[in-house]
Amino acid sequence: MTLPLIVPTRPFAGQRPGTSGLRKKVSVFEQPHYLENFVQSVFDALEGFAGATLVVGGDGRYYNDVAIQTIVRMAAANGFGRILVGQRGILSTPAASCVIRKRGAFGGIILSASHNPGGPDGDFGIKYNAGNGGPAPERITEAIWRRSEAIERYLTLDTADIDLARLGVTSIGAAQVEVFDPVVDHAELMATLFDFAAIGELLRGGAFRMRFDAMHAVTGPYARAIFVERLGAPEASLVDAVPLPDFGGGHPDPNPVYAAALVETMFAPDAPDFGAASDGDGDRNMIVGRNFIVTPSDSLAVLAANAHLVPGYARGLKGIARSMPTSRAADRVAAHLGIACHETPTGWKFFGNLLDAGLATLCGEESAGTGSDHVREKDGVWAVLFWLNVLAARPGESVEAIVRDHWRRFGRDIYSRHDYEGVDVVAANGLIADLRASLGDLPGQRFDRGDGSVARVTLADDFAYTDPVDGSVTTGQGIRVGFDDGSRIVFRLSGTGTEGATLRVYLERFEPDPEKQGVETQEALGPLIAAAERLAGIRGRTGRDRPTVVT
Ligand code: G16
Repeated sequence: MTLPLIVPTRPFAGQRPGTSGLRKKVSVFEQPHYLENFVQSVFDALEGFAGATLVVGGDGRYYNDVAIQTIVRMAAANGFGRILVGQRGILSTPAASCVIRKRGAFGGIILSASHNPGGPDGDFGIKYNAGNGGPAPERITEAIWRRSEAIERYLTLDTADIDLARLGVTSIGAAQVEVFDPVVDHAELMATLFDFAAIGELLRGGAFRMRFDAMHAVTGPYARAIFVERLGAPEASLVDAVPLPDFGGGHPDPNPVYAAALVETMFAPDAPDFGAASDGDGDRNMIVGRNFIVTPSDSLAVLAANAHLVPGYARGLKGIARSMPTSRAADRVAAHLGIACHETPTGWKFFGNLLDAGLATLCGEESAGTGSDHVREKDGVWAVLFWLNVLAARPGESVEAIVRDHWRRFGRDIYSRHDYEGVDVVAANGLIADLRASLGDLPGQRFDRGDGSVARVTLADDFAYTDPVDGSVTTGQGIRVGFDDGSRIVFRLSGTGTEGATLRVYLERFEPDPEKQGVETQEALGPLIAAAERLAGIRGRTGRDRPTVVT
């Protein structure tokens, strides 16, 4: 038997996981021992996995295959008994969550920097998911980080690479390594939730056309297996459906800026009826109707309001959960349904306890994530299927008609996020620190509403969350400024960027009057945008006169 090698090492600074795992430039991960240190820190932070199963896979980006070989050797050397690896190293984040749960694995390691660009000059990332299939909670990520600061050795094996292309089982050391089809389990789960017969009829009928843009990221194989092979959509419905290590040079972030090609198609005269895109690791989604983009916050609310039409959710929702910066549209649906709407910090990991405890069925975030208790991650393909199921159950109604009908019933939460990417870290931290320091002075301050009237600040705080299940407290999650007319501005720094800081400014205002709901978003938010500038001095501090991305 091959004995584990004990390799001496020294800590690297900065291995603290962010919003979703450790994300750095590929060149940082390529440093000798960098990946190994983090992986060993993960294993050292866990207990009781001797002989257990670990799931490993990633979004196919550059360095994915190299990292997988390293992780497989280390997992075997550390005592895992079985290591399940997605064929060719491919495994979307939601599929990883599905497989961890279905196969009763101890946990999983997912290699992805999500929507961040890939390739040798791009980003790489790694995250650990626990046995419930969800992102490790903060108590584990903090333990991993503490371990990484003190690490002195890692364990590995001196064995040949495994063949990632060939399905089947091989042994390395005392462990069995199984290369499995990454698509099948997830596709089977989808078939239990949605009305595949009705969706298939819609897609095969010829009158309805869809377009799914996989952005050369991980969802291509999943989309082909489900939309084309199982549901009968024409092959031409899929765009950029082959995963590439550099995502074809693109930025696999499904938003109107980076998925501009999809938006252009959906706004053309002969546009399909339904457009969608997913991100690098397949957990985000964008939904576009003909001439109409659905904001992620609205999407969550519309899905919740139409869940009774979908077999897997027809028995009712236990609750809804959304991240704090996500608009309050879902809260209105929850109130209507008489169920709770939980408000969590940004990061899917905060939904895990709520889902495990049966306190929520649907979850969503403004950052293009929607999901449910079927797995413990957000799920791009799931969201697309949910929309298709709703469209099949509301024949003749377009995406736009369904959303506008929703606004008429519940009111419209006009919403936008402004991102300032790659900002100087000191300037960004200073901006937030000064806002925090000014919180006590803000209540009562008056801001022009743009129509001659004024709005007064009624809430100013730094969001903190107490998990209702385990009582853990998370502080410093974003500066909230709320006004007496119900509008709100949130300022926070992203926890997923790899270059400088990204300042996110979330803006929302409620419009109950159907006559006024057709207003252009940025125009409607103009006075709030001006208020955000007055509150935070964004231009002066960042040196930017406009956001990098507006979603
Ligand atoms: C991750 C998290 C999400 C979060 C998003 C944006 O998504 O899983 O919960 O909303 O990052 O986070 P931030 O605003 O800190 O950049 P993903 O798709 O990047 O894994």
